[in-house]
Amino acid sequence: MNLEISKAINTLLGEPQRIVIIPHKNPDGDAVGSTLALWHYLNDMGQDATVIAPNDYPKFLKWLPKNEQIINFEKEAATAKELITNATVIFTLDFNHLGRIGQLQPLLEEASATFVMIDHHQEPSDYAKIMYSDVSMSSTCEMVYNLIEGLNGINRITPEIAICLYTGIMTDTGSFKFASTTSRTHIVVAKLIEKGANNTKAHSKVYDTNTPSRLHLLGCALKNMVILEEFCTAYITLSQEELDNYDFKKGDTEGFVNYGLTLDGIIFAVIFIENKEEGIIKISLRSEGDFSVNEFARAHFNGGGHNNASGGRSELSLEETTEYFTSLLPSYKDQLNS
Ligand SMILES: [Mn+2]
Repeated sequence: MNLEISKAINTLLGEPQRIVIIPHKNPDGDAVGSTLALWHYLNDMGQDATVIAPNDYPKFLKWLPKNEQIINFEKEAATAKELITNATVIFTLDFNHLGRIGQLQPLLEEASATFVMIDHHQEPSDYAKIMYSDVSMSSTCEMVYNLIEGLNGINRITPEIAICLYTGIMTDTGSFKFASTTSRTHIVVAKLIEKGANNTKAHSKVYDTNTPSRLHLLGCALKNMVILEEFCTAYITLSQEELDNYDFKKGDTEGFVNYGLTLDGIIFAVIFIENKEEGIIKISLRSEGDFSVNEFARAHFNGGGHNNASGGRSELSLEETTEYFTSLLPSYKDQLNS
């Protein structure tokens, strides 16, 4: 990482600070892993740090060491508000736009703390005084490792820090297979195992803790899959009724979208999930190769993310949304078939 950035953060951490660390809404493995790893690191060096999440995170992450310290803003708003108001430093991890933190947004906009952004998404906005933004990175966890290295702190990486970072890199790279996985990613992961990350445990805790109802929901999703060979595209729908039938819990649909890409010849996969409570259709998009789902989601579904993984939303009904989606494909036919 850039020397200037690590110097600036080093200077900041040379004084005792009141630190708040914030992941994006609906935190995933990378968001929880990176914030928790940084929390361990800062606390171990004697800083006063707290992780505040905009809302809850999936059960398959609730084994990470000290995750119970994370304050859920939806449950402890008053405590969170006080911590944010009094913070001298706020780290925002795994997002780059204050619109990604839901109800926390107004609190952060008013906060007087020095902001530090660590993130690998495209088109960062400029709310942070110190910005470590790099879209070539596999994950924010890899960036936190780089930061620790930049602070000369590799020998302070405990097994707790190592497992948090390992888990975030593992989930954000689809277990080290996405295009963002570099030789450097593997070097970092190797170091983390050396530092005590139990890699087998991370895989089994995240991927091998299915419930029967989740597998049945996956069955339903796969049955609903529509394959549009002409456009090298496959999409899945899940209605609120289907989610209710299979006792949907937060995180249950994680990874479902990727199944479309496992089909031979399919390079664009999408899942549309109805959320009656919020009155929206949540959309996840994945691609293989050069087709940018970041651009696609930005252009049509009020979202964005990375070239090969992005998210978006629609306020139309589920049926109208998939109709609209299908109507867009002909204009992308050449790109999808190249
Ligand atoms: Mn990430």
